[in-house]
Amino acid sequence: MKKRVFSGIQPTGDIHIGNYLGAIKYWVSMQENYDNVFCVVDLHAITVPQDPKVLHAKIREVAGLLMAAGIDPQRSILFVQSHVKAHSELAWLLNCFIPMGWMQRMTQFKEKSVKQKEQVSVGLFDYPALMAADILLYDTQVVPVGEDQKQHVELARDAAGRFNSIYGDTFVLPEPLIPNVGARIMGLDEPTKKMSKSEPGTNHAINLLDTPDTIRAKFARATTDSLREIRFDEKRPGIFNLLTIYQTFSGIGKQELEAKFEGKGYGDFKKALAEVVIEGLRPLQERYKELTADPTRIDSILAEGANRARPLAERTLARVQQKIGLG
Ligand code: ATP
Ligand code: LTN
Repeated sequence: MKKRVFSGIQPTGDIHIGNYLGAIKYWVSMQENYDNVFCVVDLHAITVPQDPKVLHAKIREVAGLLMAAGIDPQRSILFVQSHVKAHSELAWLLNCFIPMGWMQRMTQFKEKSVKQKEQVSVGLFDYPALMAADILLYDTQVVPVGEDQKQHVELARDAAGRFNSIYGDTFVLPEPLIPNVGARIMGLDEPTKKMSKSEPGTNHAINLLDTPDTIRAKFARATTDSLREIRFDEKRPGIFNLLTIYQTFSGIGKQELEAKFEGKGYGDFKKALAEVVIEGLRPLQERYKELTADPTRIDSILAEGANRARPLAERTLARVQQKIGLG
């Protein structure tokens, strides 16, 4: 029996090479050895304000990009969270078992709520309960996420353990799995901050659908330093980040990469880097174009994914309802 994997991505902003190298590329490689469920988490997206038209389009765009990157909807279940109602329902049930104190310790809520002050929604506070429902509905064992989501996966595990201790064995206990390469790609304009969909700057991230000219222009403007040597030196975050991107896209080793650019200037290096990334993204962009040529194709794949996810989720939900004594 293969282990069950579940992971999710929010349909907000533009998907960038940080999401790709830190999460998506890793999910694609996990399809070999695991039994996978991947979810476009639209209910999580609305914990902060969203424009309805943009959200509707982004759900399809993210699903298309996941497939273009290599998520195979035959082998993996790929679906939209709101298409399977059990997610909202289990989130409510878990709400009644998760202590307030656990939720108040979540660092993502603390960081995100500072920006929004009193306008912050109850949904944003409750985000981890919905994420726990996502994970627990599928008897998930492994949750591949970036470092930033580790605390949420641990809360899901604690909630499952607490429920099991009250009602007996009900949930499988999940574990986070954090990749060691590409786990943290930094912003091009500010290499001390993680590359993020919600950062406003036009020169912050390379998006998966950027044109070759945009990619060249963004790398040309990327922040470096006043030194000359092209070396993996963590004390020089700009050049370190650019080298990491080159390395993860090309697969060339660190030493070989440093030797290749020995004596060369930053300008030449950035030009070469842009070409590596353009070539690396080309097959993905071509597949995306093919997939979206028929506007109904993604919708029918997602409907099929939800049809496969629903019985799995409903079986777990029924088990929980019965334990609690509902209905
Ligand atoms: P936001 O800025 O809206 O929080 P995000 O860019 O962090 O968005 P998410 O949808 O929260 O993206 O994350 C999708 C996946 O990509 C997660 O597994 C996350 O850990 C990973 N990820 C996000 N940013 C990076 C990054 N800069 N480097 C590596 N992995 C990342
Ligand atoms: N919070 C995650 C997205 C997410 C998720 C999940 C990840 C929602 N539900 C379940 C793993 C498992 C994020 O922001 N990356």
